[in-house]
Amino acid sequence: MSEVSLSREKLVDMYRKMWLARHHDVWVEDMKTKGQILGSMHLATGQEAVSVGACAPLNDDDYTMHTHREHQQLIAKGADIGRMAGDMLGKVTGCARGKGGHMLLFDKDVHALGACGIVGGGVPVAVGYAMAFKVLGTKQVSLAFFGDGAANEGSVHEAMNFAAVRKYPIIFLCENNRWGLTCPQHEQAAVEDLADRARGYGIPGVTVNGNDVLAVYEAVKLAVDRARAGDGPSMVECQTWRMRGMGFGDTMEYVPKEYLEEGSRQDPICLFEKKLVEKGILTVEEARAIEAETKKTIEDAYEAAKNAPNPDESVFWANVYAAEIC
Ligand SMILES: Cc1ncc(C[n+]2csc(CCOP(=O)(O)OP(=O)(O)O)c2C)c(N)n1
Repeated sequence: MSEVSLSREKLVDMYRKMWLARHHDVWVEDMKTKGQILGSMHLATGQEAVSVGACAPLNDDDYTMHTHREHQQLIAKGADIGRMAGDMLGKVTGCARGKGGHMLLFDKDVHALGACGIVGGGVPVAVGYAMAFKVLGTKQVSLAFFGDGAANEGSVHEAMNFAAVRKYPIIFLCENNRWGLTCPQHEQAAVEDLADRARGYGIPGVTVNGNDVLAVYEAVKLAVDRARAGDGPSMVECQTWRMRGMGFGDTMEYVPKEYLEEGSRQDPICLFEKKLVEKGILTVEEARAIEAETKKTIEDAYEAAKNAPNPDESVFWANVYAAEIC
């Protein structure tokens, strides 16, 4: 694993967020299996290092734009779990007052712009925010998460080219789990490292081990510093393993068992914990306490959401038309 000198507080916060993200996806998967959550669901179990490593170098007032596999990305940005849980269960306490659900989660308080069901559709939105930061002269940056499948969408190419030409403060964060639906990466792209494409846009691109949270942190930190300094965008490709199906109910027969075995061996939380314990930053007992405490946070949030009221009729029409959006 990479070596990065961060404060104990920061490292423990990252470790804690990884557990929150893991417990969240395991919890909602269980609820979905029991029929307690409606609609589609895309899980990122085993991809925690990408989200947490990518959001850790950001400031609170930086913006993130997410994918359809977004729960962990939002948690990494600091989203309120109670409001997420509310919307996951269609309750009035949700971030969209129960109208969004899994694929439309957001948290404006932490500038997490939201999930996007249109693959590659969030990237131009994030570029729009970066454009605003440059025009307004703020020192904020935006970070766009997108998958390896999305990397082949026209919207992503156009957004990257435009941002590169205009030197907008944005980080293109490719979460490369090597599968787009049932299609392996080598059937979608002729390059092994998708970050090689950055050169074609005239921006820096780097490929890192997406299961090494410190490697992700380090690469994104450089990109954030560069963007804040006015030097424009960068692309960071984080190679990871998709340990769940494309969506809930996908039994993944098409995925070679060696891929899943390797993904299990490379569990990002185990790797990070081993490092923290070896360095004397955490004891094993402290690690287990964080694991238990974060699980309780998720359980409590979903218990509260279960008991929260459903939206009444007045909520259905609120914020539906542009005139009502303020
Ligand atoms: C524009 C568009 N095309 C196709 C789809 C259907 N679709 C949903 S997820 C997905 C695969 C996305 O793969 P990737 O970007 O690698 O993300 P991952 O699911 O691996 O996290 C596709 C093709 C869609 N939602 N939007």
